[in-house]
Amino acid sequence: MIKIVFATNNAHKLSEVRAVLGGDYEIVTLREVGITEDIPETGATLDENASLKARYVYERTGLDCFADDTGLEVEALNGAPGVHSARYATDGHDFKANNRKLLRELEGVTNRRARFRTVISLIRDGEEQQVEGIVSGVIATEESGSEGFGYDPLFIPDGHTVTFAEMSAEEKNAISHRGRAVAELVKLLR
Ligand code: ITT
Repeated sequence: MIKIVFATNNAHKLSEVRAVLGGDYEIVTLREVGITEDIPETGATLDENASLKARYVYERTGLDCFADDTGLEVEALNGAPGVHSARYATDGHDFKANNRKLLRELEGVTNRRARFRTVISLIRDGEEQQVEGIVSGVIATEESGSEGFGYDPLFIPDGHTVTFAEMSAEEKNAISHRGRAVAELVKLLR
């Protein structure tokens, strides 16, 4: 099986991506290649951060690798939290606090349009390529569901009546930003 490092510290992302790629690729974790520190995400855009994470791993290991940077872009908030999605409410990755803050910011706001965008940077044989995946939808007025992670309990994708957190992993992967970006990644890898 072909080995490829996924430059993430997010266990949810890892399991979503493994569910799609796991049959054909051995997805190697950061820990398995000896990277235990947080990779700095100092870019101003998702594209820059995806690239920073992938390059960090490539420079230290020389191995083929990819990284995912994802943001929730809310229309009425001019695209926020966007690249700051992980640290929207606090310095850490506090999903509960982030969701509370998002609901507060959208209190009384009727335009609840939003989209998730994932950018994946792939480095193969030292060559970098990027793909993206987008899903549009709306931000609910309260949290529902316990599947998934992050903003999933608040995001209802277009054409559906339930949040990502009320869907199975397979249902989410079939239509999500990450599922779509990984489908593009598969085309590059073939
Ligand atoms: P790595 O950088 O280690 O991959 P991370 O969690 O820091 O993990 P991001 O920088 O891409 O990942 O952060 C994006 C944040 O957006 C993440 O912490 C979640 O709060 C949220 N997020 C990302 N993907 C999501 C998804 O599929 N559903 C809901 N929220 C998501």
